[in-house]
Amino acid sequence: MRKFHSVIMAGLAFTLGFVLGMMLQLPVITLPLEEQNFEKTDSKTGIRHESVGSARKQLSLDNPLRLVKPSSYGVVYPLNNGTNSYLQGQTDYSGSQQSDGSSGASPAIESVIRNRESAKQPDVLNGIFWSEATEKKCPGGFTEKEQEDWKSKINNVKVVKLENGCGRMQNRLATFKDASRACVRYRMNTDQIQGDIFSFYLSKLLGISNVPPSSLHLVNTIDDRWRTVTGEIANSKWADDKVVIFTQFVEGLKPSHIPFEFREEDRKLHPKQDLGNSKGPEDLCDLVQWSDLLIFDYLTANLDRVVNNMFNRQWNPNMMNTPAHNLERTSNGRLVFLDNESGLFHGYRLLDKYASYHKKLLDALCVFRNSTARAIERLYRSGNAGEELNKLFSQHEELSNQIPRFPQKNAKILQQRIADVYEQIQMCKKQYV
Ligand SMILES: *[C@@H]1O[C@H](CO)[C@@H](O)[C@H](O)[C@H]1NC(C)=O
Ligand SMILES: *[C@@H]1O[C@H](CO)[C@@H](O)[C@H](O)[C@H]1NC(C)=O
Ligand SMILES: CC(=O)N[C@H]1CO[C@H](CO)[C@@H](O)[C@@H]1O
Repeated sequence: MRKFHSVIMAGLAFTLGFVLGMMLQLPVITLPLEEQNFEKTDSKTGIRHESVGSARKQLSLDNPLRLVKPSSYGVVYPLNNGTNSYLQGQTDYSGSQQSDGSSGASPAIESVIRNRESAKQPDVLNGIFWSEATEKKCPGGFTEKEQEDWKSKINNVKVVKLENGCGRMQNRLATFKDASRACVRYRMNTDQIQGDIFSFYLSKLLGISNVPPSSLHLVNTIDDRWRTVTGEIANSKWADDKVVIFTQFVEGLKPSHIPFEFREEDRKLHPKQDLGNSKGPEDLCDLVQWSDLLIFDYLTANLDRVVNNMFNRQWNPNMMNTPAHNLERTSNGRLVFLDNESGLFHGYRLLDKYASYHKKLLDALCVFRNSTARAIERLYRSGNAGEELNKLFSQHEELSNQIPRFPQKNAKILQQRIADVYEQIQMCKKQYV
């Protein structure tokens, strides 16, 4: 009996100990695991996808944002806190950044730290402009030569593969014989073709070089350049003799976030801000490029980049922390401005609804690239932006007569928006210089 008793006691003690041990262990072991799992699933599904989906349901039919889609490059967006990848301890989005697994700071990190030191110079700005020194540190854009090479490739190299990709519907991802790739925009709606190609030439007019090389081309299944893919052309329901746009597919792009300066309602980029001391060069170069991006998107009334996130914020407060649509970065930090199809046409039609969002972003901006500000001033004074756009377009596109010119009506709106940007620059000069 006594023996039995002690066995029971021992059993009880063991069970109690076990349970107690579990209780003590549980928080230690499971909490971090749960957190990790949470983060993992989150970054896999991508918060952007879900949130946009649910927001989309609440939008009306005439709302263009129902067209909101993941990046045309199909990049999976990670959920991080939104500084750029360089300063996030090399957070790896695409596997392009190799790691040797050795301990200690990698050379890349060391160079970031070194560059951070060198960014602590007082000459970040010159009045309301980025200084020459700052601009020199930042990656250059696509060059004139790249554009010429691109046109020559479209005209001379065979397309050997045509597959789904590059946005929805009839757009396709094309592969040339030399293995380089292109996004081919095919639209029933001429308006969208115009929006895309005129946005590209507007970026040229402004000297903003973040839009990848683009050019018009004619689908022609009899032509040797297309012959290999006639089957895919038929499958894509492309008509012969229709104008398409070939845009260079830039390999190895990563998603890009909206800088902290522009996320909240008190958003601003002003000379009095601490731009030099707290920023690494990549952050600074992001801001340099963003000062162009905001002007470009204001002029084109592009909805599908930042305004989209601002609008969806009604339903998802975290919206501004997710990567920007149609904006990606190359491994050297150049931002690539994508998806221009709503610019200058569709975006202009919807100004009644979204003008206030565009305006809020422009109002936030008081630091500019010198060359962009000068281009704005010049176009403001000439009063002739639409004409210049048409001229540049027909000078550079052999097929320019295949699509309608940039219309007078849109030119008027563009000129007004140039005036708005001009006023903003004058206001900043008054306030800060
Ligand atoms: C995330 O960003 C916010 C600023 O928007 C900051 O306050 C917070 O500390 C950041 N969190 C992490 C984990 O970096
Ligand atoms: C802007 O560019 C012009 C012409 O290149 C130059 O004369 C001027 O000094 C520049 N201003 C700044 C602030 O860099
Ligand atoms: C979604 C989409 O098709 N975006 C396009 C916007 O324009 C750039 C270049 O001008 C293209 O590369 C993108 O494919």
